[in-house]
Amino acid sequence: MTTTADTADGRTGNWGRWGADDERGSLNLLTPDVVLAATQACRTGKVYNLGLPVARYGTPVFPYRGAPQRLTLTSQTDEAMNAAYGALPGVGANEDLLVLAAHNGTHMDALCHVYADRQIYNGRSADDFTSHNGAPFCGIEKTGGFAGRAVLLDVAGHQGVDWLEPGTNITGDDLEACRAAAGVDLRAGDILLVRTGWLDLFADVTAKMEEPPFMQPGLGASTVDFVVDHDLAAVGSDNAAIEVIPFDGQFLSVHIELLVKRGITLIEHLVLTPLAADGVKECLFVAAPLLVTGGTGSPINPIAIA
Ligand code: UVW
Repeated sequence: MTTTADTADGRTGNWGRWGADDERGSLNLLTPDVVLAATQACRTGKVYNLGLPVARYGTPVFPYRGAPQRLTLTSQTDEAMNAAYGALPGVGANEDLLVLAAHNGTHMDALCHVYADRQIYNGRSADDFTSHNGAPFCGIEKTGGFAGRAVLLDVAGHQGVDWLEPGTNITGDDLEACRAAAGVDLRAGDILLVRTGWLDLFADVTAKMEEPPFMQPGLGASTVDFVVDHDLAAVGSDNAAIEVIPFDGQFLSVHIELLVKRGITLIEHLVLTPLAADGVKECLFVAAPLLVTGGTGSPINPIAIA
């Protein structure tokens, strides 16, 4: 298969690796044996919610996506409607309507999310995506839920700071130095979690009623080899796009290398500080997207079990 997945350095991406019809990419590495082995990473049994609150205020929002809206669909003001269904006086139900962009807050990207040379992962045409139906290939419902062993690399903590400065380009060498210092190994099929401290910076800045900076710390282009050499199943971080902003090279350069060329699932805006504060280096990681047909991604509240 000749593909845009052939990388500039002559290395081949993952197109065709799990078959021409594959829509799950590197999550194929999470075989039942690998998942079973991942449970060995649990030591304390402590459960961590890695998702941000879904709220109008207090969480990062890209302006074009807008803030999440929790709107009330029914409440005590609708008792007359409930009475028509036979509700006794004083009995009712509160219900919400949620309006939120799929890529705000804590979320995971479907493999159809980004394209390059008008192709998504596995060489499918980006032109097959339609506004009405979304993605016929590699939608988030094809990704589905997954579980595996996650390794936390607290790059900010390793560098002795609460957060990396906006625009800090994390290198492959930074990841390796952090991994070595943590004394943790990385295995094929692992989920890499990178803590930059961005959410703590965001909280600090917004508490002072200041505008959060556009620039963010994140993975630079040199981390691609690190991810590929370890044959990782997924990469998650606490920032908006996994990668450094401004991008290292072309627009969405790390997304193109990992998501498009390798089919590596990306998870953004993870709440990682509580894990880091507890000194967790490895854990069982479980993520379950909403199975939105043709969807480009999904809000998630991933669970880590340490
Ligand atoms: C982009 O970076 C465009 O989106 P996401 O953060 O969902 O990957």
